[in-house]
Amino acid sequence: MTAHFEINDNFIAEQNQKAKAWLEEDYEHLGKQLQRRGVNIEDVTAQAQAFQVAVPSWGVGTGGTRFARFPGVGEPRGIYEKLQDCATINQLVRATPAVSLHIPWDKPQDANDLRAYASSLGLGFDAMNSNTFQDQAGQKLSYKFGSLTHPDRAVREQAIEHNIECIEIGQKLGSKAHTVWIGDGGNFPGQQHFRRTLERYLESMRDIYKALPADWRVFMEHKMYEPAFYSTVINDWGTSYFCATQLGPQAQCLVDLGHHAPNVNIEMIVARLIQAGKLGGFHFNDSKYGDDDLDAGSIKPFQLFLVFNELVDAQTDGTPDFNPAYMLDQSHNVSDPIESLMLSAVELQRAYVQARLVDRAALSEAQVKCDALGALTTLKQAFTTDVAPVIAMARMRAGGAIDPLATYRASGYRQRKAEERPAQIGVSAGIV
Ligand SMILES: [Mn+2]
Repeated sequence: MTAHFEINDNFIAEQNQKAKAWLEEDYEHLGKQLQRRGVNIEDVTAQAQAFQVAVPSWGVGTGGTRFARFPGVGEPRGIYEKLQDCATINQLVRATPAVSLHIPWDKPQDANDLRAYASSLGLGFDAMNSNTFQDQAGQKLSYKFGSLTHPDRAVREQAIEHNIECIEIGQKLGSKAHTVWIGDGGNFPGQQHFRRTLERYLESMRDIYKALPADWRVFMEHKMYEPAFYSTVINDWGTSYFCATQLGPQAQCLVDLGHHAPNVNIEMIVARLIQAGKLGGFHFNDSKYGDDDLDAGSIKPFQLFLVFNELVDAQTDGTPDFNPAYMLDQSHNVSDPIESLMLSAVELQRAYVQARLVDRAALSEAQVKCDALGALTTLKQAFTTDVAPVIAMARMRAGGAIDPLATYRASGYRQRKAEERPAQIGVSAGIV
């Protein structure tokens, strides 16, 4: 079935026409450069075309700060409109054919209908996400003092039930994974008994784990702080890894690039989790003020490249059962979310393609010879290669835009949506 897109294909082709001659010239030149290194540019373009990352449903709305939210115009008012925006992102970048849902924000009245609608837009569903970090209208018990780790068994059971419901909805939608992030923790010394709290987490997660279909995985997302600034229960990859090993083979760790202390070597954490067979997936984003709210690659593109360097290394090594889920997780205050998500998807593609260009034999040789700068320059050679023509060519050949941002802005999509979707209070978008 051909997917229905909101921007006319002819319009994209017209926009592409403006840049096509230059793109072909740049592509040819890059092809010659790569040939000198023994790399066929067509292989690299095929790799770029195969790269995919899921878009978060909550990312197409404007996020907030801890103080306020400044909504944009034409924001989606429900999951069907969120999917329209996700489809537009995919139409222009051709790298984001799956959406990650957040329940209950995106809870469908009819899961079969939602699945059919997504499919008509060329979309499928990636990992499900539960929400026990805020109270919903009409909810019986409060999560103010925790959810899966709450001292009161009844609160824990309510949170477990919610997670099981997410898995059930996900099954109807064709999802194969469930992500759990909890805001549980303490803000004062002595507020929580560290060991008993973690034991309760494991106990709750065992019940959720039992509800997993055989071909599903559960991802545990750690985050070092906020809202539990003193003692977050699942605060780091070590705790996440410990829990994943306690739960069993279907439990894995999710790395959100924003959820680490400043200066932490995230690429090494990625390598550790790969080695342990516990790397479940990623929430890609970037951060400056501590958390996960900036577009991927906006602050530390070299770090993003180094993360992908580890991923490509494991991929080309033939690491068994290596299948990390790639998801974006960002939602902030000052940009058009569609623009941000498109550009983030492109940044991931760029980092992936650059990582594929690393001369692994040369790197390995430098490592064996203890040649620190030889190793670094090998990585830098790949990182400083301008692969923009490869990614643009991959997009154009798949029907996307050579310049997604310019094409999106020229299309008038946002203005059209501003008219179709009058502002509404209480849109569920946020920072997760
Ligand atoms: Mn996240």
